[in-house]
Amino acid sequence: MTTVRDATFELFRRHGMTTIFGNPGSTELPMLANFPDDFRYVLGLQEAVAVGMADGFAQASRRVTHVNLHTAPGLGNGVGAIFNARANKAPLLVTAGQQTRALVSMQANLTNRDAVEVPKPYVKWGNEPTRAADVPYALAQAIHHASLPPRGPVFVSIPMDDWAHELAPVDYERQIARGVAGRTLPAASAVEALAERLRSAARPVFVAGPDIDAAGGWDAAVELAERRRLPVWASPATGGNRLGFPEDHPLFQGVLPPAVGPIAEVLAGHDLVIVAGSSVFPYYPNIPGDLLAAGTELVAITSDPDEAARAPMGDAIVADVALTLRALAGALGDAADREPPPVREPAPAPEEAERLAPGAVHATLASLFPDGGIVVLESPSSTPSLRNQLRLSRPGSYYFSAGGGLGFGLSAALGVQLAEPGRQVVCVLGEGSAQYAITAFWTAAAYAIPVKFLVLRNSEYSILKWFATLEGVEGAPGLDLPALDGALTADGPRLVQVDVAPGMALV
Ligand SMILES: Cc1ncc(C[n+]2csc(CCOP(=O)(O)OP(=O)(O)O)c2C)c(N)n1
Ligand SMILES: [Mg+2]
Repeated sequence: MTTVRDATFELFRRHGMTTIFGNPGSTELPMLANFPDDFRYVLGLQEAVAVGMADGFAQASRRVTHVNLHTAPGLGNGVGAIFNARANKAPLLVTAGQQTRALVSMQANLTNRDAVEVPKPYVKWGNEPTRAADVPYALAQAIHHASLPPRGPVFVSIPMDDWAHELAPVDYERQIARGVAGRTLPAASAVEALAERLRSAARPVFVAGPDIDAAGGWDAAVELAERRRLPVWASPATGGNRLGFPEDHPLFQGVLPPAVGPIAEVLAGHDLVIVAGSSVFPYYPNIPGDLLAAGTELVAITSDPDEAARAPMGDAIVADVALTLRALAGALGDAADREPPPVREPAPAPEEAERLAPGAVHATLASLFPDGGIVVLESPSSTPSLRNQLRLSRPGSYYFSAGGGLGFGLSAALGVQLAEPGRQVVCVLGEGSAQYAITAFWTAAAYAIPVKFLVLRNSEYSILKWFATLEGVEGAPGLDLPALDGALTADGPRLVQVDVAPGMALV
């Protein structure tokens, strides 16, 4: 007889989900019993690390990725990382063990009370099946939800006695054999209308967001920008978990600032803004101003109905970003004969100073950067400087936490490296950020995952001091990190820690 466990592993096989991340407990052991040889289990020593690794793996492999957590406390530890995964649009199947069905009503120890309520704001769908026989079906539904646009995490809570339950073939065979395709084309009339707006615009501009990369749309974005000679900005780094356009391209102008007034200022003078694969916009600090300057119109292309609906200005087309850009480039036909925008000057080299400038570190990194290398970045005060110094020019070369929850970088780097074994992952961290996922160094060593780590130590939470100035806050405690040594906690030869000057590093 087929058990729930057999059917579940068969379901995972069908979706290519043979790498499982997790941290187990007694409630998860029945799932792991007789673990099949064609699967690999990657252990994180804390759930935020397990979820962060799965997030990186899911983004880089483009596959729904399973992460298994330990009932209530494990799920609780993972919630911050699930929040990040939602912002990153990472297709994660998060499962957690639940007490035996017979003991849930009496709230026996380790009962995951209201399990589906816990991650609810951060998952697209959540379920605790009402019958053991429905577990494979619930997992199949969850996988489809995770993989449909906008991609994101989903959650299933599984009572521990369900795994050995024996299934009748009718219960599961058709349920787990389904494929669901979700990439959508825009209506031809919508593409033609946008093409016409672009043709008649005098000074259009293109804003490239992370979903261009997730959708495999770099070529289409480059073709469109080159045909129309569009200056290209990256959407603000606060929401830029991936890069949508080669940053060494002559049309590339830089990264938009993350606030209302400053974005409108950068885009002022353009009559049409096309935003692709980003929300409009991932604002962060409250710097008020006009949403757009007078005379500027905006059209967003997004696969996410929520992004389309909540944008505070402009029109939107909801469809697959890569397919829409390709259709738009096709509809536009001949090249525009306008002057290309001026080529952006290289970032100035930081001045020599007593303490090493982060920009100097990133300039050195750029000069040594391996061919085909991938950056996973969580070095908050030097994010702009890294983007300025290291102009990444291949798809899938940059991962960042769009949610901003620290701990993503160190964990996700391992997942990205496991998904991309042929490319070198370089993980750049602030010394404060590294601590949120410090146990991930154990996973890197135990599984021989060859990520190279660079930690910038400025002995403080530099970015928070910069925010304190912006917010007019004086005398806040807890912003200094004296004597914190990341290198002591890691596998020495693969971690480089450099002492750098404190403060915001723009270049
Ligand atoms: C889970 C979580 N807790 C707290 C914060 C707030 N936070 C944002 S940046 C930061 C400091 C990061 O310090 P470090 O990694 O040393 O980078 P630096 O600012 O010095 O470049 C903190 C604590 C956060 N983003 N996520
Ligand atoms: Mg620091």
